[in-house]
Amino acid sequence: MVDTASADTDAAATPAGAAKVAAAAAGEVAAEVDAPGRKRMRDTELVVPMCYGTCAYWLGKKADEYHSHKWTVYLRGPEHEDLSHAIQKVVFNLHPSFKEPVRVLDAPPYEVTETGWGEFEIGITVHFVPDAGEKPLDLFAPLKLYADADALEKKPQQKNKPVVKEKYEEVVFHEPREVFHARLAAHTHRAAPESELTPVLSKRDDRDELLKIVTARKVVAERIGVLKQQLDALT
Ligand code: SLL
Repeated sequence: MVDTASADTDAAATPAGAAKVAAAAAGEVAAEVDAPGRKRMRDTELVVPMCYGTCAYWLGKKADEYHSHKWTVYLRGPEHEDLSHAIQKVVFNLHPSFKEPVRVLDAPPYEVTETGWGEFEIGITVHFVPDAGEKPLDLFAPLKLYADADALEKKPQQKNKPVVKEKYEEVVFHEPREVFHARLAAHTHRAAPESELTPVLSKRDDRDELLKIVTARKVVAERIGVLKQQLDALT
């Protein structure tokens, strides 16, 4: 079963600070088949952190009014790492005014770049590797083209200043399959292929905060395990 804990950031150039953390349920345990490696590990959870959002540039006064901005929607590892050991493909659902609005990326970088004029909500569906036995995860990234009103009051739109809206999501796999657990445990950090976005999206600076959350989750999971054992002993 997969669920998420998320934090929102909204910044002009460098996303900073986990503003809030909220738990959101998403998905149920996929249909089980009793085959080797498919067995689920009781009282265990895996956490895969991800960042996703949009990065937009104003194209200036001379730009065509229907293509006033260039933007990219993306899903990435918080440290620009390759997530393809866990992700099979990412599907981005754009507004129907775009040609071929369903874009499928089956390798990193998971990004779509377009030009347009309006803001809308972009659907992102993350499909996990088949041996995970998990349902796809639906995320939503509101495309942000304009800086906040107070920032615009201080300084009008600038051509080279990116407007970034990013969310941080901890994807939590409850009782993962043994084979998936082994795959993630054996995985070593590998950088995703570079894109134009890589230098813009600096590495997140709220690692300490996030580490605390991950540690707290582990402590709670262990405590639950102990309590379950105690309960089993009583019954
Ligand atoms: C709005 N609800 O009214 C939104 C819709 C749609 C944006 C925004 C298309 C560009 C193209 C485009 O930018 N659509 O045709 O290539 O603000």
